Order: sequence, then structure tokens, then C-alpha cells
Amino acid sequence: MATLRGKTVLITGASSGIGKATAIAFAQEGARILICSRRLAPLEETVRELTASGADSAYAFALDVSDRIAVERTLCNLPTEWRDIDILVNNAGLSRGLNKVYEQDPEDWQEMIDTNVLGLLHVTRAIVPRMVERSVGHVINLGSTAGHMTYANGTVYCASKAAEMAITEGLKLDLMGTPVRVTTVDPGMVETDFSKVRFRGDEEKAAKVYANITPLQPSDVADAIVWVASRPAHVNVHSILITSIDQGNSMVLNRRG
Ligand code: 8X3
Repeated sequence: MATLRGKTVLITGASSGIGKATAIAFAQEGARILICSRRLAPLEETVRELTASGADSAYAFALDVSDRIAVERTLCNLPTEWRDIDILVNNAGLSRGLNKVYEQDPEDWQEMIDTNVLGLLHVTRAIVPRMVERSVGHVINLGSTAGHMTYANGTVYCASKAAEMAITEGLKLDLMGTPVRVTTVDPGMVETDFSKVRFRGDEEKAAKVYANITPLQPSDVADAIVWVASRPAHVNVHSILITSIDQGNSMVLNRRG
């Protein structure tokens, strides 16, 4: 296992769920934590928690990854001691609606593609050149079982995650000959705000998604992310597909009762 102590890790979409759990997991390994999301207040709370629990250092800033200009401006103007990023976790992403694609609001498509596909590209474009220059780096993208198998009423979300897989693979090929590693970590159902966001705050609908199964927890995914990041420098884990024991693929679930 390679040490993560002192490594600088940037995690997008870190206000809750997998992003937040990943920040905590890296901090426990002694990494320096840089977290962003659209909402600053929950990030500042996480920084306080990390600092109180003895984390070496943590810094938070607001960023909407879908805003290309803001990404360029913000990431180029980070405080000097936070500019050299060793590990980028492209976690920011969301789903909107569960509808037939021919009936869905195009605004929902736009938000998903802007965040899950273009947002990931904008942040990658801003960070990876410096990784290449410094001959160090690891990009870990969050994919999904949805990228492996399209499900009904989730066409555009699934398409955005299929795009994430292609981008991860292409980035890896484009980085051949450099020491920069690229990985996709693809979880199935994880108990986070994902479904609440998909259903625009409808908690009852969201709860039904995880009813009578044992879903993954954010910390399960964070464990996988930290594991890939801590492999020796010559080892590149291309992908991890991770589901709960109750999930066979995008569509097959073992619901009890
Ligand atoms: C989340 C997995 O199946 O809810 O990426 O779309 S799923």
C-alpha cells in the first residue's frame, strides 16, 4: 500500500453522500483535503469536523462544476499551498427525474449532461495539465452501474454515466507515457440524497428506492476509492464495479418482502 499521507486530494460534490465520505476517508489516511460543491455551508461544517478530528489540513470552496468559466477561474486561483493536486475525485453528479425520455423535460437532460459529463470534463481540463507537468497524479471518476446497463426511464442519466466511462477510458489512453493514473469507480444503489435529488425532494418516493434491500453506504464507496488511490505507483486500477449484495445489476434487485 502506498501512503496517502500529505497527498492533496480534490473532491467535487463533497457536501454530502459519497463525496463527504471520501473526504473523511482520505483525511483518516493523513491526506490534505480540498472539497468543493455548489453549497459552501455543509463543506465548512465538514472542514470543522475534519480539523476537530485531527486532520492535517482541509480547505473548502464553492464551485458549480457545470460553470466552465467559474471552474477555470476558481481552480487557477486556489491558494498557493492548494494548487498542486495529487488526486482528483470527480464525484459531482446528479440525476433528475425518472421519466420516459420522449416525455422528459429537456431542462433535466441539460442539468445532468452539464454536471455529469461537461462538469467532469471542465474540472479534469483544469487539473490534469499540472499533474502531467509535475509527473504525479490520479484521476478517480465516479461512474455507476447505470453506465453499464441502461434502465427504463433513466435514459439520459444512464447515457451520462456511459459517457463518463468513455471519458475515463479516453483520458487513460491520452495519459499513456505519463505516470498519471485514471480509474472509474462505479457504484450501484447507495443510500444518499441521490434519489431525493432525482425526485426533487419527494422523500417518500426516494425512500421506496431503498425499501427492503440493504443498499451500499457512502463509506463503502469511499473505501474503494481510497483503496485504488493507495495502490503502488505502477498499478492502475481501471475500474471497480461495486454493488450491495442485494443488487445484481441496474435492474435486478433482491427485495425482501
Ligand atoms: C446510481 C445508481 O441505479 O440508482 O448511479 O441509477 S442507480
